[in-house]
Amino acid sequence: MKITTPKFVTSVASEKNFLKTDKPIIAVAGKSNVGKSSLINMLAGMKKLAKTSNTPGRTRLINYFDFGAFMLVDLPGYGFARVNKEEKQKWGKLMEGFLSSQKIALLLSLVDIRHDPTADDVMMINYLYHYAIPFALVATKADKLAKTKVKPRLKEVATFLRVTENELIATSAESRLGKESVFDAIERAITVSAENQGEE
Ligand SMILES: Nc1nc2c(ncn2[C@@H]2O[C@H](COP(=O)(O)OP(=O)(O)OP(=O)(O)O)[C@@H](O)[C@H]2O)c(=O)[nH]1
Ligand SMILES: [Mg+2]
Repeated sequence: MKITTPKFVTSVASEKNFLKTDKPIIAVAGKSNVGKSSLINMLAGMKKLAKTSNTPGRTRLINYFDFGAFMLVDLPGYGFARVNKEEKQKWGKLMEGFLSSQKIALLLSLVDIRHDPTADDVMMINYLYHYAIPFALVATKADKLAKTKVKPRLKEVATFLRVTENELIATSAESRLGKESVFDAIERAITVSAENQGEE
């Protein structure tokens, strides 16, 4: 898999502007503040490719980044408290549009390793089953736990999500833990997606 220097491509706020691309799409989803933009920066090996923030809900748009072999997409976070109903509906419409119309090779579904997944996280995963989108589960911010706590905690979160601990990748944008595993998952998904396209 050939990765070129990642570049920001575009931000879009509505379905009519979704990017048309021949590259496989790798999307990143999760609760607001879970570390989506930070994970993208870690994968890019760049500090400020995707904007990160302490204020949840910073990324309200769909941002596309070109990694050469694939297009990485930063999706707006869900589950932040200070949002009105109208804003929530807008989010839902944009996400459903994206999940149903873009051909996604892999969606990285992020949860914070320190917290039990929320009802919103479970809803997100149900969306993925519904639209038959291949996904990988990523537990972020592993550096916030003592090293000896990472494995046992991974097991707990995995149980919560009804997967085995091998299906959950522990990551840290600080220590770059899990970078290789995430790239491996992306590479596998791209291969499968290319094979499936050949069959169509
Ligand atoms: N210690 C630590 N902090 C992290 C890590 N990942 C993200 N953070 C911090 O968590 C906060 C939120 O990170 P973002 O990457 O902006 O989160 P996001 O999911 O993109 O948030 P929204 O765009 O609001 O949905 C920032 O203060 C980051 O520095 C990590 O692996 N370790
Ligand atoms: Mg963000």
